[in-house]
Amino acid sequence: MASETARGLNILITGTPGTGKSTLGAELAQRINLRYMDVGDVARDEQLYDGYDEEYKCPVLDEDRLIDELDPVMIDGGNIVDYHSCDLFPERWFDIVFVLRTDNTILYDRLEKRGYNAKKLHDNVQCEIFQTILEEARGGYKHEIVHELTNNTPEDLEDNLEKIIQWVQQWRATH
Ligand code: DAT
Repeated sequence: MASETARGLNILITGTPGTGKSTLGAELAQRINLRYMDVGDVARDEQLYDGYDEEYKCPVLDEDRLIDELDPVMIDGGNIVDYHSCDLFPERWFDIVFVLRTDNTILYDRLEKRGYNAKKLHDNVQCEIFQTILEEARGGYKHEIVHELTNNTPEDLEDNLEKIIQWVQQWRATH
């Protein structure tokens, strides 16, 4: 029998920039009728910034204001959240966390096409090599809800979508 739940399903899709989070997240949202939120877009639209990072030439996210802004939406549930980090979010927000992983050379090419400068390219590829985001996810969420997904090719993307949809159907049947 389905058990009571306080809210609808929330999914986090995380991983190094360029691993394919927004491609997968937007397509997933279409297929399973959840709201897709790119945290970077929310921050930009609402100007949730606190200063400017001269080294990376980008605004610094105001994490507290972001959490306050998103909390009511997350409490309602029904969200797919996309962000390249995961230790800033309250653990209670998410029912499942997917960490996308991409081969270093493929990631390098994707980020180079995006026009990243040498430092940004190097730092992001290092981040992937050291599986920084995977460790962050494992450190912040229960191990059984953290899933690593390889996302190198269009075939991987389709496989990942199918795996996630199966998991969502199972979750919906039991909650
Ligand atoms: P992210 O949101 O993690 O920064 P993205 O979705 O913008 O990444 O994808 C980065 C680039 O890689 C973009 O040009 C689309 C491409 N891409 C994403 N997933 C892919 C996949 N599974 N196979 C091939 N290319 C992919």
